[in-house]
Amino acid sequence: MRPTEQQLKHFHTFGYVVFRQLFNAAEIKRITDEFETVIQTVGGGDQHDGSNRTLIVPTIDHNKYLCTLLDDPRIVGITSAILGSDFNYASGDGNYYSGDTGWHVDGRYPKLFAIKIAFYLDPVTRDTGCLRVIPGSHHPQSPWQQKDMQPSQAEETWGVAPSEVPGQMPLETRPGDLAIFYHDLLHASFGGSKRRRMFTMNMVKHGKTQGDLDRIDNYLKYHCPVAHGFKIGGMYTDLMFDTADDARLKHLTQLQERHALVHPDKTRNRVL
Ligand SMILES: O=C(O)CCC(=O)C(=O)O
Repeated sequence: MRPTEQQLKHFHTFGYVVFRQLFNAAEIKRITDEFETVIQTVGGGDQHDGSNRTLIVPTIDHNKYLCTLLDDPRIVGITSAILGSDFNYASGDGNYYSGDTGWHVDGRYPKLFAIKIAFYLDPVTRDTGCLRVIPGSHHPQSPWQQKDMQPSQAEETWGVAPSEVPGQMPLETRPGDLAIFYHDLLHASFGGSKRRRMFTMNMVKHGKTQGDLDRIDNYLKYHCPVAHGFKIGGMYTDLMFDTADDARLKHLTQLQERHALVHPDKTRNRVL
C-alpha cells in the first residue's frame, strides 16, 4: 500500500499523519489480544496497578503474529514511501500508560531519520489520553525548536497549563487507526486512564554513509531494548529472526550488526 501524495505531503509538512481504519475490526482485535498476551506474560502487565506506567521494549518481537506486522504490506508500504524500501525496524515499546505524558520529542535530527508508528488500542479523545502534537514543530527552523518555546515549561513561561498550549492538535483515534509521526515532533497526552494501551514500531532510515552510521550508532546507544533495561541478546528477539523471510531480514540486518558494535557484550552472535 502506498500513501497518497496528499498523505505524504501532510506527513512532511505537519510531521504526522493518521491513517483511519487501516486495520479492520477482526485484525485489530487479534492485534490487541496478542499485545495483551505479551504485556501480561513478559512485560509485567500482570503487576500493573495504575500507579505507574508499565513498559516493555520490544513488543512485537515477543509474539509470532505481531512480528508479521513487519511484513504487512500496509506498514511496509507506508514506511517505504517515507523512509525508502530499505528502512530499518528500530524496535518499539508496549505500554499500559497511566495518566499524562508531558510534551517532548523522541529525538532531533537535521533531516528526516526516524519515525514512530503508534497503535492506540482503545478509543482515545482529546481529554481521554489521545496523542496530541504540535504540527510543524519537527522542522529544524520551527520556532518550537527555540530554547524559550518549550511547551513542557508552559506554566512557568506563559502561565498556561501544558495541556492548554496553543497550536496543538489532538489526534483522536479509534482502534484500527494508525498515527505516524516524526521523532522530532513535539507530542504529549493528557487525561488518559490508568491503563491506556498503546504500542509502537520505530523505523529509521538505512545508513549509507559514515555520517548515517554514526547517527544510527548514537541512536542505538539510547534507543534499543538493552538501553531501556531489557536484555534480549541483541537488537531483536530470536523469534523475530527465526520467523523472518528474506523480505523481513532486510529490515533487521543493519541494526543487528550495528548493535553488535555499540553493545558488544549484549549481542549474541548469530549468522544472518
Ligand atoms: O500516548 C502517550 O502517552 C504518549 C506517547 C509518546 O510519547 C511516545 O510514544 O513517544
